[in-house]
Amino acid sequence: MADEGRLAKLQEAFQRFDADGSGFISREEMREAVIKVCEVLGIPQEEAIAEADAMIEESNASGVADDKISFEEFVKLMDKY
Ligand SMILES: [Ca+2]
Repeated sequence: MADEGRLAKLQEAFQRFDADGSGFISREEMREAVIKVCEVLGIPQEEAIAEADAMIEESNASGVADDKISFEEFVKLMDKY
């Protein structure tokens, strides 16, 4: 279960991913964020895009199928990692 410290960290990460502050992470925002992380790790951009898309598909399947990630869906996703 997520405790308060973990929730605060997830909130911070979520806000960083949500570049336009809309309250949702769009497919484009997720791709850009994952591409940046993968660049640092030396992972090819195609793999980063595939990974970002997989997270969007996962949030579509487990939450609302709106092609974007709410904070609630984000917490659920991160619980798996
Ligand atoms: Ca957004």
